[in-house]
Amino acid sequence: MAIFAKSSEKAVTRAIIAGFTKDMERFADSEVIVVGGGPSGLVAARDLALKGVKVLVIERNNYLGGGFWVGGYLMNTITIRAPAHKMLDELDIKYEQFEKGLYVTPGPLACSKLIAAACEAGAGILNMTAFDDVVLREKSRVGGVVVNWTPVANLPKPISCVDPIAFESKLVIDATGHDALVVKKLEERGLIKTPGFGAMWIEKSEDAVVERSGLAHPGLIVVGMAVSTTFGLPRMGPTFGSMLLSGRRGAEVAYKLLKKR
Ligand code: 48F
Repeated sequence: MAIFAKSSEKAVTRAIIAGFTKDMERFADSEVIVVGGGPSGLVAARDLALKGVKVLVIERNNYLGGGFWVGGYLMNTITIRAPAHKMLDELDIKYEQFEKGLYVTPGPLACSKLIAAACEAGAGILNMTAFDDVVLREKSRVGGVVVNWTPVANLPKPISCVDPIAFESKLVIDATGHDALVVKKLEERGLIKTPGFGAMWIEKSEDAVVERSGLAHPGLIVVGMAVSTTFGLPRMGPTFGSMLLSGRRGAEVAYKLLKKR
């Protein structure tokens, strides 16, 4: 007697294609597109999805999580400063106090739970998909993203002519980390000027990043390390509290703007 239910290769193929197509159709016009599935982008996507917003995360890797898997220097321990540990409580992530106000948790545990929380909240996920450019509307408002399969960028020249596709959205969130790639696209067109992130200073940078998370250009919100690059704030190195709270702040700003439209 067979252990598994009867099926076939063609049914498995059709199931995969049907699932993918359903997602693509649903998210072709999203309310919010989050570019980058690191800690700040995942928190923003989760918070928005929990409020019933149609939100899609675009991630160039085949896995989500960005720098949140590893604490720093290839060591797994993630550090979080108060009050961001309350978000670990909210996500049911176990942690320990290292010293007053400084908490530690294993990266693989924290990261996998955050990914699961974003997915469970209803955020759409498109991985192996690289942000390539912005869609611009009237008065240079960002109105979506142009994307392509991640491997296309590495194809040999004779077969590299693969046109990208575009997704429309009311708002785009740049959560691409230090590179701030969405913001940089606007800079290439002379629409914005980025000073780049400053030298490391945890005490200054974590507060500043959360405070400056929000609208950087009409239609474009920045969260996470992209905030440091966009506004010339110091970097904070291997500590993640501000990444979580920045994602939350970005989602709050996005939600308010959506309500106003
Ligand atoms: O770098 P990342 O984790 O960004 P973050 O949310 O958090 C920063 C911290 O990890 C750490 C730090 C502070 O603690 O200094 O670095 O700001 O995640 C960025 C995500 O964006 C994806 C990338 O693969 C990663 O998962 N990404 C980058 N470029 C693209 C992209 C692109 N062109 N298209 C799609 N995704």
